[in-house]
Amino acid sequence: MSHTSIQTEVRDILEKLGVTAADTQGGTLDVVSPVDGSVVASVPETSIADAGKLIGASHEAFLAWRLVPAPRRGEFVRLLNEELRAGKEALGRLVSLEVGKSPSEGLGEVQEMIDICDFAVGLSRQLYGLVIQSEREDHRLTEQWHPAGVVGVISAFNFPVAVWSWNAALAFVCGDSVVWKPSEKAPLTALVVRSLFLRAAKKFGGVPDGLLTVLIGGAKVGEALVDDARVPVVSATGSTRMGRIVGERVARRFGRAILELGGNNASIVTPSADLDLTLRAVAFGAMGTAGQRCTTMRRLIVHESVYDALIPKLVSVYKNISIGNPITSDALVGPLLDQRAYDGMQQALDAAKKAGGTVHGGERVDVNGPKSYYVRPALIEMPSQTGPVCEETFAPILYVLKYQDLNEAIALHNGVPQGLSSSIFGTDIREIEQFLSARGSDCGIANVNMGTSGAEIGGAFGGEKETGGGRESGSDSWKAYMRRQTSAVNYGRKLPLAQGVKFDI
Ligand code: UN1
Repeated sequence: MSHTSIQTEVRDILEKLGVTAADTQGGTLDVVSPVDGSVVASVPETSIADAGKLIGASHEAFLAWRLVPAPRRGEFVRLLNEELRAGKEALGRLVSLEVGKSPSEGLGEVQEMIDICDFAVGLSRQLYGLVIQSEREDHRLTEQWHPAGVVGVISAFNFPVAVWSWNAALAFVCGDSVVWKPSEKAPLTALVVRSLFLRAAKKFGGVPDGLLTVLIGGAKVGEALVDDARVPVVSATGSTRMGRIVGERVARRFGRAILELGGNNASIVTPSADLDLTLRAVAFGAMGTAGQRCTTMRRLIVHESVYDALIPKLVSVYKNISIGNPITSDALVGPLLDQRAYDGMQQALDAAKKAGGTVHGGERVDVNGPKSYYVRPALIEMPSQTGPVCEETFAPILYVLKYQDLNEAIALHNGVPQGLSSSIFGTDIREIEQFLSARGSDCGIANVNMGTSGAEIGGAFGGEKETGGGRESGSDSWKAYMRRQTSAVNYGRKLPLAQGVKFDI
C-alpha cells in the first residue's frame, strides 16, 4: 500500500464520518501513520486561550446537563452508541491507520466503546444511593450522588478512542460534561468521535453546546486542562512520568485525579499449568498490539519444572510470528508507534544484555521503508529481576525469570513499582487461590489461565502503586464521576444531637 493510498483512505473515512478538511488539513500538528511513516493529516492545534474558553463552555454545558434526568441522559448515550455501531467499520479502520493496530484490534477498540455505552445506558437508571440507619429518633440518613462537573479526559495513543469512552460514557450519564485531550499522536480518531457525538446530539434534539469539547495539542494544552479549577475531575491515561505531573498538579488545587499509568504486568506459570494454553495466552499477551498496551505481559515467571518444556517452544513462536503491514496483511505484529518507541526498545535490550540477559529477537524488520518501525518481538531470559525488568518499556519485550517456590514467585511478581495487571497459569486450586488472596498479586487486575491484557469493560479497570490507583469503566467506577452527598433529615419535633451530645438553651 503506497503513501498516497493511505492518505486517500484516511481522507475518505474522515469525510464519510463528517470531519471537514478545515479540521484536518493546513494545521500545525502533523499526524503520522505508523504503518508507513507518512504524514496523513495536519491538524490545527487549540491555543491556550481557546482551551480556556472551551473549558468555560464545558462548565456552562454542565450546569444545564446536570438538570436533565439521568435516564434521559442515558438515551443520549444510546444514540451515540447507534452512531458507533453504524460507524464501526470505518472508525475501526481509522484506528488501524492512525495508530497501526491490526484490523481486528481496530474493530475491537470500537466494540469496547459500544460495550461501555451499553453499560452506561443501563447505569443511567441506577446510580443508586443508600438509606442508612440513623441513630436519632425521627431521622432519615441517606447518601445520594450528584453530577461532579467538567471531567477532563487525557487519553493515550494506544487506545485512542476506547479509553475515552470508558470515561465519557459514564460521565455523560452521570450528568457531567467532558473536555477531551486526545494524544497528539492520534487526533483524527478523536475528531471522528466528536463528529459522531454531534450526529447523536442532533438526533437527541440537541444537547448543551460544549457538552463535549476536544483540545488538540501537546503537553501545554494538557496542562491548561489539568490546572483549571473548573475541572473537578481529571482522568489521565499514559506513562507514570506524565501521571506524576498530572496527579501533583490536580492535587494542588484539590481536584480529583483518576490515573491509569504504567504497567509492568507479569504472569506466573506454575507446575500444574496447561502449557499449550499458556503458550497461546503468552503470545497474545506479550506480542499483541506490538506490546503497546498498558496491560501487555512484560514478565513471565516460570517454575523450574516446566521451564524447559515451555520456553524453547515460546522462543520458536517468537522466531516465527508474522510481522507486517497491519492494513494489507494478516500479520499478528504491526508497527511500533515511532522512532522514539523503537529507540526505547533498543535501549532496554542493551540494558538487559548488560544485566546478563539472553535476548531472542528484538531486531528491526523492514516492512514499509525507513520511516516506519517494525520489530521482531523480543523474549529475554534473565538471571534476575534487575534494571530494565523493573521498568515499563512500551514495546514487545518479555522478560523470563525462573522460580522454585510460589512465595518466591509472588515476591518477584510484586517486586516492581507498577501494579496494573497480573495472571497465573495452573490447575492447582491452592496455588491459584493463594495468588488471588491478600498475600498474592498486588495488582488491580488478577487473572487465572489467561494473559494480563484484554480486560472486559464490565470490571473496574486500573491498578495500584505507580499505576496510579484510579479505576475506570465497569463495576462502581461511575462513583468517581459523581459527587457524594450525605443527607440527614429530621422529621420530628425534637432536636436530638448525634453521639448523645446535650446543648439545651
Ligand atoms: C490500555 O492499554 O491503556 O485490557 C488499555 C486491555 C484493554 C485496554 C487496555 N481492554 O488490554
